[in-house]
Amino acid sequence: MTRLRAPDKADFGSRLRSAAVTARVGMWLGICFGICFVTGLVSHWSQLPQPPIPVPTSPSWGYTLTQGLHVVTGTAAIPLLLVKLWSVYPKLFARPPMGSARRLAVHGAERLSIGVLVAAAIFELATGLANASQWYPWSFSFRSTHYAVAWVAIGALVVHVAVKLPTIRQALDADLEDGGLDRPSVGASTGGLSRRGLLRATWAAAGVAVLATAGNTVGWLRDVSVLAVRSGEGPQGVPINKSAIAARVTDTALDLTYRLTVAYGGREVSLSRDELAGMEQATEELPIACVEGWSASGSWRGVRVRDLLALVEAPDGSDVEVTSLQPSGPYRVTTLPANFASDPRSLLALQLGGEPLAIDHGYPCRIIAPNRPGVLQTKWVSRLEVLP
Ligand SMILES: Nc1nc2c(c(=O)[nH]1)N[C@H]1C(S)=C(S)[C@@H](COP(=O)(O)O)O[C@H]1N2
Ligand SMILES: [Mo]
Repeated sequence: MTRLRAPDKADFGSRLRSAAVTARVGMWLGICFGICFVTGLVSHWSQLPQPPIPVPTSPSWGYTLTQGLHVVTGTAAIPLLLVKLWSVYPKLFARPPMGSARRLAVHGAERLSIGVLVAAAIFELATGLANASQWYPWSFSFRSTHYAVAWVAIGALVVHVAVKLPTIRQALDADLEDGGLDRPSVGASTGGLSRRGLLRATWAAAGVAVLATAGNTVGWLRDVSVLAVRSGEGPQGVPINKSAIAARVTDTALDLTYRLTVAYGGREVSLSRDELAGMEQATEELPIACVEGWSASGSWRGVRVRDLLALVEAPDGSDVEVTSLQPSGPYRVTTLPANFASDPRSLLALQLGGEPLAIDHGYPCRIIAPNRPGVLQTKWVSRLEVLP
């Protein structure tokens, strides 16, 4: 009769589990996490009214690149993390070292730090994937939570790499088939897949993940990008994020008495859409790059924001508060930092692709500025207020 007992790490006999495999997959996972972390900082700071390091307005495609990389490396990290966890999980069942209290404490601390790392990594990849698929099944603020947990993940990752560095070095230097690195050491051969085969399958899975999302940014990949939620279709060749109906602006946006207010201190100027169209117009080719990872470029035509600010004699170097006709929602009011407000490429656009803006793209007028997250390209603008 077999006795019921907890599994022991010796019960997991696959020869595919080896420090040589774990270290190779782990290295690429670490690279993906590093890119995700840096591009995530860029995205978070770009969305702050006053970022700790000012975000430049050039290149205009900067945010398209960093956010595209963020979503692509985050998706590629999913298969890498799964294989890495599979390669080490029997260690969960390793018996803690008995005898010395000190060794037990060190063991416990190491387990705890790995627990934090794994939990934070799974949280980041799961919330990120849900966000990129425009699925928000939670009530907490995605951006601040994803940002806070990113610091936990990267901190735990640095500790983990530092602790394991000797093992990682040895494992990366050793031949993949080196039997001395097997985990557990008492393993039966499973035949079938080789370690090289496992690694090849892992890289292929990560490659598929990249192709499945890269079409968000790289147009010609769109047909193979099943996870690219925005297909590149939409009125005037640009996808729509929030529609006018969803934003509840259909009546106010089409109202013939619509006027834009530009305000600075006591001064106020009010302009109809015809009056805006009568001002000097500029055309700029600029992308909309959504935090969710998709982007699309368009040819926008409208009034330079700085020309509008000149109407109220606003001094150069002021931040501008942009208000939408939208009655509520997190993107109703946004801040256009001073360097963006004074950049000649920043427009209050009236047209896209040579036609008046579609109502879903922000008719009567919208903000379009270079190197900005899409979420701050405010549609259905009703007021520009120069901040003191
Ligand atoms: N007023 C308002 N403007 C908004 C939004 C919004 O919800 N309300 N969504 C933003 C987001 S998240 C993106 S990505 C862009 C998309 O612009 P598009 O729908 O014209 O492509 O609009 C931005 N402007
Ligand atoms: Mo967006």
